[in-house]
Amino acid sequence: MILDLRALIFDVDGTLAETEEYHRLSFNAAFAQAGLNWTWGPELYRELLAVAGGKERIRCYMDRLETPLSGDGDLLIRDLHARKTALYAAFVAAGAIPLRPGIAELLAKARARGVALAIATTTSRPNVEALLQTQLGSERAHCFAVMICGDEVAAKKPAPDVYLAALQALGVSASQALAIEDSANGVQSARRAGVAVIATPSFYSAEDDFTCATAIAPETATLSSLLGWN
Ligand code: XBP
Ligand code: MG
Repeated sequence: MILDLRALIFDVDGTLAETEEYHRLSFNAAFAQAGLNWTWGPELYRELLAVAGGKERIRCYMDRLETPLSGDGDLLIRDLHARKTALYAAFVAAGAIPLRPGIAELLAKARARGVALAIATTTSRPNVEALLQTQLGSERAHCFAVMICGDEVAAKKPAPDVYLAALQALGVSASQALAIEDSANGVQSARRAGVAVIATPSFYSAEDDFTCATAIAPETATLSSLLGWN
């Protein structure tokens, strides 16, 4: 694996926690709030997840509509996404979205070994901060030295931007870091930044193509042992 491991860089949605079903429910509730008869079922959402970014996902869906909506599409997207983020925050605050098995322990083992922790995600910063605060508590939520979120870089996954920004902020080279990702987009993003990546398939990404991954951990609970951190 990596001889001089200085940093673990985590994806969020699907990796730290199984969040996407709650994103999906929040998108649908936002559409209903806005008076739109749009419903994203699980299969359609799985397809739309090929598009990284909630706003980009709504745009992709709108572009497929047989009868395009009139008016300012960008304004509508911003409104729908703000509604969705508020609805998603309620799920997070209610404790509905626990960390995946073994993740909290892995974070503690990394810290005990002096391995820096970072986040490289497509999702919005409020979503990440709410999840970490709820699931780790205020003290341990700050265990991540670096957090790079989707809207803070020029291009979202599968572009390498979030991983390149995380490496720079961490002050480590790509060969000194290891990424943990759940999706093909995320694996490609890490690899394009030169970072080795362990894929941990999630509910919505189980059928993704992980041939570019350095290794695959079917369960997050096995990550510690995969790293030799028993
Ligand atoms: C997964 C994504 C995000 C979430 C929704 O991010 O692609 O867009 O689906 O969050 P990750 P937003 O890189 O953590 O797997 O609506 O805030 O984009
Ligand atoms: Mg993900």
